[in-house]
Order: sequence, then C-alpha cells, then structure tokens
Amino acid sequence: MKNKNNIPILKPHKPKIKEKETGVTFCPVYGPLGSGFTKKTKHYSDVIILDVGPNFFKIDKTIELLEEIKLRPMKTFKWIDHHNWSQELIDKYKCLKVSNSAESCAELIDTTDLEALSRTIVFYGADCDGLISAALVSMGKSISQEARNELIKIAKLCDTARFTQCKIANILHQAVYMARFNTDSYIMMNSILQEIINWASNKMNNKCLKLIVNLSKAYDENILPNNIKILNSPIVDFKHIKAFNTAHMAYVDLSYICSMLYQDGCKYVLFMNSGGISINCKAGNIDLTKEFNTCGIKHKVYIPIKNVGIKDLTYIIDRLEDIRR
Ligand SMILES: [Mn+2]
Repeated sequence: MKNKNNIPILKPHKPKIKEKETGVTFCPVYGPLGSGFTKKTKHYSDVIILDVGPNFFKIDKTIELLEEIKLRPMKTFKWIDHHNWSQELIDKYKCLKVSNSAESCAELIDTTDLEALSRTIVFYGADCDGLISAALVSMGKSISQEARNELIKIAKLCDTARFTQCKIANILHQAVYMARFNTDSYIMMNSILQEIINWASNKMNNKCLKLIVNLSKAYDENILPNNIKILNSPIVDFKHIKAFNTAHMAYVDLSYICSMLYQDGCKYVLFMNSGGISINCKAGNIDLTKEFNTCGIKHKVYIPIKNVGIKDLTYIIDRLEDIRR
C-alpha cells in the first residue's frame, strides 16, 4: 500500500495482530526489546529493528533473541543500530548491521533496507533518531539525497544533545519528549513518524508539522520551567564539568540541560540520582564506554551505584579531569 508520494502507509502496532497484515506496521520500543517480540513478529515475514540497543544489563536476553532469529530462516531480519555491541556478537549474528562509532542510527539506513511493503514490522527506538531512522527506512528512494541528509543531520543533533542550536531539531526533540509521556504514547509516536514522512516528502515544507509544533508548545509550558530551575542549581559548577542532583525530579529533560551546557562550552555533565550517576559528554573523540568500561553509547553512560554519595561523584570528576589531560 502506497499513497501518492510513494510512501508506505503506516499503521501503529496493536498488541493483537489480525490474521492478514497488509502494509508496514511500525512499533516504537521503549528500552530493550522484550519477551513479547516473538509473538509480535509471528505474522510478519520481514522484521526490521532500528536504534534499539542490546539489553546492557541482561545481555543473555539479547543473545536468546538473536538465537531465536537464527532459527527462523524463512523470515528476513535486520537489526540496524549504533549502540555499543561486542565485536563477538557483531561477527556471530548476520542480522546485525551495527556501527559502534556512528553518532546516529539514521546515518546507517540504506535506501533499500525496506524490501517488502507488506508483512513487514519495523521496531524503532522511541526517540528522535529512532523515528527518523524509521522514516528513512519507509521512504527508501522516494526522497532526495538532500532531504535524507537533512534528516540525518537532525537525528545526529538530537542523539548527541546538540539540538538547542537548531530550531527544527529542538522542536522535534520537544515533541518526542512530550509524546513519550502521553497515555497513548505509541499512537502519538507513529503520528509524529507520519508527520516526519509527510514533511520530507513535501520538500520539508514546515506547514506539515502541526502536531509536532503543538507538542513543542506544550513542552515550553510544562517542561521548560523545570529545566531552567535545575540548570540554575548545579551541585558542581566548574567551567568544563557540571553536576546536578536529579533525585525526586519529575518532568525534567536532562538532554536539554546537556544541550544548553554544551552550547556554552561545557564538556561533561553529570546527573546524580538515588540509583547512580549518569555521565554525559559533548560529542567528540571521547568514548565514555571505553573510559568507564561500561555499556551505553559513546557520549552517554550510566553507572549504577548503591547508596550513591558525593564521594562517588568526586571519583568520577577526578577520572574526567584525567581524561582531559
Ligand atoms: Mn540513536
């Protein structure tokens, strides 16, 4: 099924799958792929997974899934991603199209990644990069290279927390943040996906972005004031390193804090909550997963710590100072 712009018609994923599926089904994923995966893919012949990383804390679950995929040779599986995967897994499982060094998943999408227009299910990470990756997959060759490049640029700005320097990236980021909190989040996500596709197929005419602009306005009213409150109360306030206590802070957008601070010349941003510390760094040559020997993405890792305290924060700051030297 295609519309006049040669774009596959989207349907949100419903938990109950009908007997006969037509068109491409899109399904946002929040966190690692869960155990419902097998059931959800049952009636589909093509399965594409975008911007969903391995299950970092339960890698066995991911291996289980990959083994299961191997056992179903009549299906086409593609898992396209830029989170940190072990070389062993990349070598072993042919369905993985993974680059640990890419700044976004969007830049890894090929114009031919979507092979069939029916009986295909696309799982995408529920953030801007995941949405843009899904849009690129579904549009294939039907948009210009310029439009593709523009979308990839936005995906990179969003995934590396530099979106506040670009108006459209900022609006999209805000809309997706709001959509994640919606009670019908998966429908909202697919509506945003549809808008991104309409936008790109109509030569990026901003009139197509009504829902996204409205959600972004709601963000300005409800989330922005909380962000500013946090931004004005760091517990560590060096030129290159800032830290914040975010325990008991609801509805604060930590990526926004990072983006604003990076724009100001800050290099590292730490958030301490009751379960651990997240370390964020400005996109560049530093790979935090290597420096801290942990999982995550290059510019963003989380260190779980029991009874986290100022001592842990000081230790991390010292390590970051060492990296800078
Ligand atoms: Mn991503």
